Amino acid sequence: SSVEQSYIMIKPDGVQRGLVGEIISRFENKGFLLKGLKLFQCPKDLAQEHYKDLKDKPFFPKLIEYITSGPVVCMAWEGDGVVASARKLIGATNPLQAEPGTIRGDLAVQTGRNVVHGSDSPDNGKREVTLWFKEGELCQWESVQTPWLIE
Ligand code: DAT
Ligand code: MG
Repeated sequence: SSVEQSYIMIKPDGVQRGLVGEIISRFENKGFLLKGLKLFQCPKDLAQEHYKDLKDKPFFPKLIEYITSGPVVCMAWEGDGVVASARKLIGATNPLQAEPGTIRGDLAVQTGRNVVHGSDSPDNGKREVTLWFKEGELCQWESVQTPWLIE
């Protein structure tokens, strides 16, 4: 699909803290289209590939340990402007700096436990959806809500 997609992932702390429904609802309620969804135990090599741009950062080993420490919820969300909009819904990387009303602003306190990931560009959205979902794991469907969301 050529429509913009964002890879959104509820991190292991979000799953452990019982925030899966709450976080999915933020994106559902906004009006984006859910194209893929799974609970998944991430292997180390996939986590390293996903975060490869950060491999030289001092926190990289702890980041990989955290992301692989329990199941994550992988999602592909679609819609015009979904990447930038999802970043706004998620809020700043450091939850103490994230605005109230954002997921991190409402639900987290520390950068190393910031409950959710969102792609930072449309190109990375495509890259990450392809990285985390296999062929056949995404659904092609139309929501009955679409005419009530997009004129
Ligand atoms: P974001 O997740 O907002 O896109 P990022 O891509 O810069 O942020 O970093 C990816 C993740 O790495 C981030 O969600 C949490 C972790 N991280 C980033 N900066 C960190 C830091 N200074 N200390 C510890 N963890 C950090
Ligand atoms: Mg990032």
